[in-house]
Amino acid sequence: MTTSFSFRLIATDGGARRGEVSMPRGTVRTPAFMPVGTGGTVKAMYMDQVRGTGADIILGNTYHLMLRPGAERVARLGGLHELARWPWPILTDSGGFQVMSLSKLRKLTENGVTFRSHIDGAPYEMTPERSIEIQGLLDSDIQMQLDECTALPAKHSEIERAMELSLRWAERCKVAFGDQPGKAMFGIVQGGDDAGLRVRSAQALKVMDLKGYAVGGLAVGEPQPVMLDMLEITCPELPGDKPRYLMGVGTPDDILKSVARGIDMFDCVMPTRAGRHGLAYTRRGKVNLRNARHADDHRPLDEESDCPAARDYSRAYLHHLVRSQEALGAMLLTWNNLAYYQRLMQDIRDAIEAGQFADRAASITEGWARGDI
Ligand code: PRF
Repeated sequence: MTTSFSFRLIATDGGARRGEVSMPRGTVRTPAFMPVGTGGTVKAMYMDQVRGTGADIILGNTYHLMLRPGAERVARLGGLHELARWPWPILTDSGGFQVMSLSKLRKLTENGVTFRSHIDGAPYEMTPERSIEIQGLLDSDIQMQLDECTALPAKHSEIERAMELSLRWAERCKVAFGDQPGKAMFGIVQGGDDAGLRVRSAQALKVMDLKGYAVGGLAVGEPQPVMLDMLEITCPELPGDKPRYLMGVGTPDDILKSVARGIDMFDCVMPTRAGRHGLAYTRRGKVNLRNARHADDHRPLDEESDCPAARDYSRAYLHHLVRSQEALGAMLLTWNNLAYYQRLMQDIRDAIEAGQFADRAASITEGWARGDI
């Protein structure tokens, strides 16, 4: 087992990359999907089930955990891995994005952001240094810089101001993080839907020689073609020997198209949130289990899946559970969805290694289009 953080490229196929991110708690096979475990739990899942779907790493949130149960308390309780019973790698988001979308009475300055908790209104301050300190208290393996993500559409001047602020915060986070060989601090490219700003952001972060790079500020209101254009512009500016993480993305289709443009890591609430709302991801596209057409359907979601939730339960039963708002409905559909996402990532990795990524992506897309039944 390694004592240092490293990235190794195993194969490329067009723009797609197959690699490995290694750190003391484990190796992440890329392209990778990170299930979202916001508040120290991947909602409606046991950690051994999450692991069983093929996840190498999960995501946690600085914002939620600092509010409840509190970063210092998590540290006293042995860190997030110990507390949540997930001994493998954890990546934590820095909090900036969640403060902006969830908290009340936000005030942003050069120094950081002050805000009130969405839970009890208590006041907090988040600076680049405090974000890194909290991520250290959580004992996160991959820590994200504090950044400011601009929702789109936005004025050029506003996108530019947030991008420049994020670069200054990246420097401060780098200093605060210091030298921790077994862990990494990733910078975050901002720049909205402006190609020039994206290039400037990526180039400035590259000079900082960080251990990995995220692309932020996408999937925030812009059409998919704009997001893909920004990836085509941004990825070539990033160093080829460091992992690239597209934050908060996305649908299976977003993932295929982003892998083709050079992205290695993803996270998204979509499979877990959709599962709690009665929606199943399958090889034949999305299936809404609330729909009455499932009420007498004996068939499972996917008899060929190796996930019990997909293989061993009838659609009629899943429909009943969802309609009855039973906890088991959310549990089984979340399990199915995470298994689907991890199967997709494994297929992507195998295809890149075989030099058949484009063909495989086309046949996966065709399966969704063919539809259910
Ligand atoms: N910054 C951070 N977290 C994020 C984003 C970002 O821009 C996004 C945007 N898709 C999701 N999560 N820090």
